[in-house]
Amino acid sequence: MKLHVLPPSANSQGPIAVVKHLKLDVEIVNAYGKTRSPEFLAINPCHCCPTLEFDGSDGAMWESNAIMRYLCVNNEGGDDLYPTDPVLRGKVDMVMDWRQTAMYKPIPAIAYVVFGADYNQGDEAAKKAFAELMTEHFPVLMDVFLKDTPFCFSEKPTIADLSIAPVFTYLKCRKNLWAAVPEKVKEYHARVLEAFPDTKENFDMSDAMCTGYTGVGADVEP
Ligand SMILES: N[C@@H](CCC(=O)N[C@@H](CS)C(=O)NCC(=O)O)C(=O)O
Repeated sequence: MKLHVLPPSANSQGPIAVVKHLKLDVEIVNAYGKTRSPEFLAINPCHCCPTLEFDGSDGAMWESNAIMRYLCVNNEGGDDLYPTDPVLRGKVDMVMDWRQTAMYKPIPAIAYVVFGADYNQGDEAAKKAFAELMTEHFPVLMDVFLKDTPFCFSEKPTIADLSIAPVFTYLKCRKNLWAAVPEKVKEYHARVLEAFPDTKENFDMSDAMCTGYTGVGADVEP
């Protein structure tokens, strides 16, 4: 199997961390600049990474959360990251759905400017999106998902944490917004990334890209 990734992308980093943590025989392929090529579109017409390409004629699957679940369910040791207890697994799934349908929505307006001027939605959109994170999504994360545990509903990190935490690195491209992020969120972000040392290279790549951003809107205030 091959896991096609964009190395500094938070969406790719969860599946990369699962592959490395479970020591899976999966080739990690850098698809930078190739996602719109005819070869890539033939396996994934949605042209996104991560994409898990199966061997033989089995095609491919994409969506980071689905890939992490697939890797955990079908490999030894996967229960460590995707607990089998029905209630806990239900909550892990809920957190992962929340990440895709709620938490991630304001991220592009805040952070995609780091990928180039074409992605810049303007400072006002970034401020509004950040306010949404602060008033709606961080409280849910801190006061519900992390109320009694260091990871979401869990003493140990799960794929729910891998789905969420790498995304927060993006906020560092707007240093004044990052400064306003609650300490509890920053500590959680660091705790999850530290739990997956084999993926440090990728996490550091995103960190350097975002902390090093000095372009338009870098100084925007909350
Ligand atoms: N919901 C998807 C989002 C994947 C996604 O948006 N990937 C972007 C990078 S962050 C991508 O591969 N873009 C390249 C392209 O569209 O050509 C997931 O969670 O995997």
